[in-house]
Formats: sequence, C-alpha cells, structure tokens
Amino acid sequence: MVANMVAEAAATPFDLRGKSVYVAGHRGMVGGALVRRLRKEGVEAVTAARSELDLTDQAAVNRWFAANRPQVVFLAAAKVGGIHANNTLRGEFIYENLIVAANVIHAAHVNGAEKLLFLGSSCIYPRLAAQPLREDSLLTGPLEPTNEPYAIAKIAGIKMAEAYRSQYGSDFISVMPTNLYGPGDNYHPEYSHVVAALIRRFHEAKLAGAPEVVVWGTGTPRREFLYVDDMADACVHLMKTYSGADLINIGTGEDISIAEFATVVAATVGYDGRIVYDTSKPDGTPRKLLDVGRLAALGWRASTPLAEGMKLAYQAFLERGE
Ligand code: GFB
Repeated sequence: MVANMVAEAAATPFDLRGKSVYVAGHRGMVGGALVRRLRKEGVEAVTAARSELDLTDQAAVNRWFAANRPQVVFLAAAKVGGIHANNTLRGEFIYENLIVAANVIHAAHVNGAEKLLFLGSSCIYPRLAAQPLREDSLLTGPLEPTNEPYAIAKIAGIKMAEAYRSQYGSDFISVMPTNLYGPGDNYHPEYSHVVAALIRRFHEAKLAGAPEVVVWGTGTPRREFLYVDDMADACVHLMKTYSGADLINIGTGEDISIAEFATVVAATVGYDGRIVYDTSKPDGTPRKLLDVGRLAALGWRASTPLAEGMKLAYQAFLERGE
C-alpha cells in the first residue's frame, strides 16, 4: 500500500528551472550544499542573510515572502548541534526550531509557494523503535531524552506540512536525514556533532603529538553518516519527483559503531595514538539506522562511501576560514 502511494507520488514531475527557489538556511552545512547542488541544475537559489531576514521574526518573514514570493522553498534553516548542545540548550532548540518552521511554512502557504521541502531529522523516531527505522514508526513510542526538544520541534514542522497539505492542498513534503557531515560543518569543540568534533580533536592531537584522544560515551552507539552533498542531491531529486504526505528517510542504509568510526577518523587524519572513552558523557540513542526503502523506490541512493566522504570532509576542515 505504502509502496503504491510512493510509486504514484513519483509520477508527478516538478521542474525547478526558471523558478524562484528559496533556500532558507543557506549559511548552514545543508543549505550551503543545496545552493551548490541547485547551481548544477541551472538554478541560482534566492537566499537572505540573517542581517536581512530574521526567521524567528514572524512579521519580518511575512514581509519578506510577500516581497519575494518564492515559488519553491527548501526549509533547511534550523538551530542544530550535537548531543551536548541538544541536551543543554534545550530551550533554544525547541523555541528556535518551532518558530522558524511555523513562520516559513505559513508564509510559504500564504504567499502561494508551489512547493516546499521541510528537513526533519532521524531523531524524530522513538528511541527504541525497530531498526532500521521506518517512516511509519513516527509517534509510536517515547523519544531519546537528550534531543527531545529538537525532535518535538521537528515533529511539529512535519505535522504542519502534513496539515497544510490536507487542509489547503499545499505541495509540502518532509524528508528525514540521518546524521550528516561534510563541508560547512560546525567544528565547535563541545556543541558540534560527532564527525566534526572528532575530525578537529584527532587533527589537534596529531599536531600536538598527543598520546591519546578522548571520545565521548562508551563507543557502542551506532550511527549512520551521510555526506552532505549526497543529502542535497537527494533533496533536489525528491523536490523534482516526489509529492506526498508520507515522510521520506534519507540515508545510506548502513551504520557503524562510534568506536569503529573513531578509527576511521584516526586513519583519515593520520593519527596513530590511543583512543580512550569518557563514559561520563552521554551515548544518546543506542542505534539510529534508517530504512531507506522508500527513497530507493523513488530512484535514489547515496553515492559517497564513508572513507571517501571523510577525506573530503577533512580537506574542507583544513581549508575552512575561521
Ligand atoms: O553526533 P552526535 O552529537 O549526535 O553524537 P546524536 C553521536 C554519538 O557520538 C553519541 C558520540 O553517542 C556521542 O556520545 N560522541 C563521541 C561524540 N565523541 C563525541 C564528541 O566529541 N562530540 C559529539 N557530539 N559526540 C544528534 C541529535 O544526536 O543527532 C541532534 O542530538 C540531531 O538532534 C543529530 O538529530 C542528527 O546522533 O547522538
């Protein structure tokens, strides 16, 4: 049944060329990758600097949409961070993500946007949902506590897109990316996600000749990592070929333990010291592997293997401007 719905949805073509395409959050890792990917499509995305448009300001968002009237919206703007940021900046994570989603989705509707893609996250699924995580496990159990505020805001965005489709016939779709990494990542030592955190920590340990590197938690949680340019490619593919209320997971379909991943980072960076674990830090969700069956049925699969993506990510880290 679901497979049929997805197959039907895929039959609806949507051409981006010649359209005004707004990427909300273009300074972020995903938004930046979307702008790069859209260029290959012959589309120069419309963007707005934070100084020009504060997405938490409803009146400003309404004014901007009324003046610019984008036909297509990629909603990649969000307050994001790793496990420590999610767990400690809980108020900021729920407030900013709720209000940005509400403001942009509503303004897109009021100003007649033809299509919108909302980016959720794999952390919307219940902490102990069956693996690999299917889209229909949403709201079937309790969430992981470390990122519950972020997940609740993302679930609200998904449900808003779904409700606008149902009540107003808006062509708003939602995608759920797995853990992402690549150029444009945030390398903050405490607030970043694991990939950026470990690239930086292993690199600094190599330069300092440090005998060991500390990795948070037990090393046993498993994560699935998708290179951000693959993510942008999947989003553009779905924008063009998918229209439906069902969520679509975006991932590789393969996961790795944090301990194994730490050895991948060590190899990428060229660090040969010891790896030790700080078990006073949280592990978070034990496993978060996405079922990518719907995405595969829609004709897309990831193309960047982890080792290759990590080389590109390390290169981007070395070349980054601070
Ligand atoms: O990437 P990360 O912060 O996000 O952590 P989550 C993944 C795993 O890596 C956890 C471990 O088990 C961490 O304990 N880890 C080991 C580290 N060393 C480090 C380190 O130095 N820094 C970090 N950050 N982790 C996030 C959510 O959860 O996933 C967000 O909090 C978002 O809401 C994102 O959904 C995709 O996978 O645990």
